[in-house]
Amino acid sequence: MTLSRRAFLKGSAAAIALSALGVGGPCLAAAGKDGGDKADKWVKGVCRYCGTGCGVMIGVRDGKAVSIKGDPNNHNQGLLCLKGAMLIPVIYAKDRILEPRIRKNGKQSPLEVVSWDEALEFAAKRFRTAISENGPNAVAYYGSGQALTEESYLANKIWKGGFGTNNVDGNPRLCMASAVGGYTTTFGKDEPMGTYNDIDNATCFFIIGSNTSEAHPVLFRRIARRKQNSPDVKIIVVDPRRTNTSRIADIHLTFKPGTDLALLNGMAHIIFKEELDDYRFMDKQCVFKGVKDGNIVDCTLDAYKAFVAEYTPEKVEALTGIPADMVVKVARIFAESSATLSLWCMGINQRSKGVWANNLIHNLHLITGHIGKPGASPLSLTGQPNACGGVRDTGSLAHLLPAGRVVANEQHRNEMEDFWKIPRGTIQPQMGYHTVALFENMAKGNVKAVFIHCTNPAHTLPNLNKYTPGLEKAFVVQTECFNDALTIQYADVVFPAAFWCETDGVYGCTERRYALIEKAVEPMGNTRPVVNILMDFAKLAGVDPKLMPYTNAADIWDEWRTLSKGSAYNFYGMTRERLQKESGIKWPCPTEDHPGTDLRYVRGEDPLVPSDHPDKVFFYGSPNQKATIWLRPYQPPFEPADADYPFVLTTGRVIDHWHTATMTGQVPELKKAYPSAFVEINPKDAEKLNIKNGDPVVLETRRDKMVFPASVTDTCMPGLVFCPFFDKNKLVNKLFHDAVDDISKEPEYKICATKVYKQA
Ligand SMILES: Nc1nc2c(c(=O)[nH]1)N[C@H]1C(S)=C(S)[C@@H](COP(=O)(O)OP(=O)(O)OC[C@H]3O[C@@H](n4cnc5c(=O)[nH]c(N)nc54)[C@H](O)[C@@H]3O)O[C@H]1N2
Ligand SMILES: Nc1nc2c(c(=O)[nH]1)N[C@H]1C(S)=C(S)[C@@H](COP(=O)(O)OP(=O)(O)OC[C@H]3O[C@@H](n4cnc5c(=O)[nH]c(N)nc54)[C@H](O)[C@@H]3O)O[C@H]1N2
Ligand code: SF4
Ligand SMILES: [Mo]
Repeated sequence: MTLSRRAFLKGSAAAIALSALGVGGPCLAAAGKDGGDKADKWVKGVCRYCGTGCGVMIGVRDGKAVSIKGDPNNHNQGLLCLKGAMLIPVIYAKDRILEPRIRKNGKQSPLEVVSWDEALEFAAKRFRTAISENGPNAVAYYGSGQALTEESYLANKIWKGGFGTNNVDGNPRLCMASAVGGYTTTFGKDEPMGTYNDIDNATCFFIIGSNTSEAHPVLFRRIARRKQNSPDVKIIVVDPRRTNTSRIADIHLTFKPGTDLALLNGMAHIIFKEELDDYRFMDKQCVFKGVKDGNIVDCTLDAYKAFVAEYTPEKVEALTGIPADMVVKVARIFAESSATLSLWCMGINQRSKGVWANNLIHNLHLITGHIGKPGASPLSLTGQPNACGGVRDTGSLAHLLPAGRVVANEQHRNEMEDFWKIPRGTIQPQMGYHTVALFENMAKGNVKAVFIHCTNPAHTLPNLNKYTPGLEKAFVVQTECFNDALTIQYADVVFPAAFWCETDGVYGCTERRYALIEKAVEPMGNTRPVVNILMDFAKLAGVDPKLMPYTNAADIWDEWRTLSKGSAYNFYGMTRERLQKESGIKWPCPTEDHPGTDLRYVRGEDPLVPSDHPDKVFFYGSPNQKATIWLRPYQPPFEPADADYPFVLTTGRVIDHWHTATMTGQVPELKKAYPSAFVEINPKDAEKLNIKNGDPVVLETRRDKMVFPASVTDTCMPGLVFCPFFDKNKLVNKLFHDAVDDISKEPEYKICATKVYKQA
C-alpha cells in the first residue's frame, strides 16, 4: 500500500510538471468542492498544518463543523492539499482528550480525570514549590510554532516577566532557529524580505534542502504553474534525495549530504570570476565580516573574493561530488537570471552549520543584487503554521524578547519591563535553556517543573534515549488534544486544550502574513482555550494578575499590536476587525489604512523606509544599516559516514502526515497512505546487501538500532538512506545524535552515520 501510493504521488508530481492541466492534481482540492451545500455558515481560518499558511473556510451547520474549503481571497486562491482538505474529521476524532487529568502519585500512577480546579491547583502548587525552593530558573515553558500567537505571547510574558525566568523555548528551536540566525546575522532582524508573490515573478528558482512538493504542497503547485506558464523559467533543486520536488527541476544536483557550504562558496567564486556580480549593490548596501581567533572581524570585498577563490569547481567537486561543470552552470543560471528566488527549509536549517548555510544563501543574493526586486529574494520556508508569527516575532525563545529584541541587551529588557509595567531588573540578562539544554537540565534535576504546550517532545527530540529521562524526572504539565501523543506518558498533568477553530487566534506564516482563525465551533467536552488555561494556572502559581488584564485573546492581540508599534515589525494597523474582514495582511503595516507590505526594505514599498531615502533598498534592521556578507568556510557535518558506520541516515517528512501523526493519523485516508515508517534505500545498495522491497532492515547507529521495512527506490542516492519520523512505534530519533549548531542550537536531524544490514 505504502509503496504503490508513493509511486502514485511521484507520478502525479511529474504530471503536474508536464501537463498544462496540472492545476489541481490528485492532492489538491479546489474551492467549494467539499460539501459546501451542507453548511449554513462559513467561518474564515487558516489551515492547521504547514507554514504555507493556506486560508480556509470552515463550513458550520447546527454548531458543528461539517466541511472545509480553501479561502479564495487568501494567497492559496482556494486551493488546499489533501491534509488541509481533511481537517474536519480530526476535530471529531475519538482520540480527543476532553477532561483534565492528573497523576496523583507520581509518574507510575495512572492519569485520573479530575475537575479543572483540582488539575490547575495540582500543577500550580508544584511550580510554586519549585520556585520558592530553587528560584525561578527551576521552571520552564516549552512551546510550539503551532500554538496561537496570543498563547505564545502570553506564555512568554508570564515566564519572562512574571516568574522571571528566560527558560522559554519551543520546537521552532528544532526547526527555524538557524533561519532566524541567518536573517539576524546577515540583515540585523529576523524574517524574510520577500513573499509568495515572488514565485510568480521569479525566472530562476534555487530550491535547496526543501522537499516543497511534500512539505509545502500548495506552494509547490504555484512554482509548478509558474514553470508551466513560462517554460523558460529555470528550476534548480539541490537535494541529496531525488524527491518529488526534484522532478520539476531543470537541474537536480544530488550530492554528498552536508556539503552545501562548499557548493555555495564555489558558486560565489564563479560569480566573481565571470564578473556576474553586482558591484554597485555590494558597495552601497553591504559590509564583509569573518571570524578570526573566535572574534568577528571586518573584511573587504577583496578578502572575500580571495576567500571564495579557494572553492574552485574542482575542489567543490571533490568535496560534494557535484561535477565541476555543474557548479559553474548553476552559478551562471543563478546570477544571470533576471530574478532568482531561493527557497530552503530543513535540509539547510537542521545542520550543525545551519546558520552558516543560511548566511551563504544570503551572500549569493547580496553579491548578485538578487534582492529587493519582484521575484528576487532569499525566502526561507517556515515549517510550522505559526513559527514566524507566534514564536519568532513574539520572541518566545530563550534568548529573545518581543519584536526583535534580545534578553542580552539591557535597553531591550528595560523597554519590555516598562511596557509590561514590571520593575526594572525583572527580566534576567542571561539566555534561558535552549531546547536540548532544557531537557538535559530536567534530567539533571535543575529544572523541576515544565509546562509543555502544543508539541510532542517525547517523539521529536533528537537522541531520544538521552532526553526522555528529563521528562521522567521533571514535573510535566502538558496541554494536548489527542491521546495518541507520546509525551502524555510522561505528563503529570494533562490540560485538555480547545482545538483548532474551537477558539480564535492569529497565525503568521512564511511570508510575514498574519491571518485570523475565527472560532467556528464551541470547544468540545471540557476543553478550554489555552489563553484561559495559562492565565488561571499562572495566577495560582503566583504571577501578579495585573500582568494578565485580558478578557479574551483579542485583548492580548491588541497589546501585542501596540507593542509592535515603533519596532521593525510594526503591524499596529492590523486590528482584530481588519483581520476579521481581510484574508491575511503582511507586515510592516503601521496604520489601519495601510495595505501591508510585499517588498520589505524597499523604498516606496516598505513604509519603514523613508520615502526620501537615497537608495532603493535600505537594510534598516541592523545597527549599521547594511547587510553583512559573511566569510564562512566549509565544514563537514558532525557525524559523517565512516568505515564503521558507512551510510548516511537522513530523516524528514511524507506528504500525508503531520510530524508525529497525532492529527493526520486520525484520518483513515491519510493513515492508509502511510501506515508505518520505512527506510528508503537505493537499488544498488539493496542489491549489494541482498535487500528486497519490504525486507526487514536494521539501522544501527552509535546510539541505538531499529528495524524498518525496506523501500527500495532511487529516491536516495547510493550511500544514503531516509526514514520518515511520523511513526511512534518506530522512533527513528533514538538513532540520532544531538549535535547542535553552535550559533542557533538547532539539532542536525539531517545527517548521522549508520550501519545498514538485513535482519538475520
Ligand atoms: N506533509 C508535511 N508537511 C510539512 C510537515 C510535516 O510534518 N508533514 N512539517 C512542516 C515543518 S514543521 C517543517 S520544518 C517543514 C520541513 O520541510 P522540508 O525541509 O522540505 O522537509 P524534510 O523532509 O524535513 O527535508 C527536506 C529535504 O532536505 C533534504 N536534505 C537532507 N540532507 C540535506 C543536505 O545536506 N543538504 C540539502 N541541501 N538537503 C538535504 C532531504 O533529502 C529532504 O528532501 O515541513 C512542513 N510541512
Ligand atoms: N527525526 C527528525 N525529528 C524532527 C525533525 C526532523 O526533520 N527529523 N523535525 C523537527 C521539526 S522541524 C519540528 S517542527 C518538530 C515538530 O515536533 P512536535 O511539535 O513535537 O510534533 P507535532 O506532532 O507537531 O506535535 C504537536 C502536538 O500538539 C498537539 N496539538 C495539536 N493541536 C493542538 C492544539 O490546538 N493545542 C494543543 N495544546 N495541542 C495540540 C498534537 O496532538 C501533538 O501532540 O520535530 C522535529 N523533529
Ligand atoms: S499546503 Fe500546508 S497550509 Fe496549505 S492546505 Fe496543505 S498543509 Fe495546509
Ligand atoms: Mo519544523
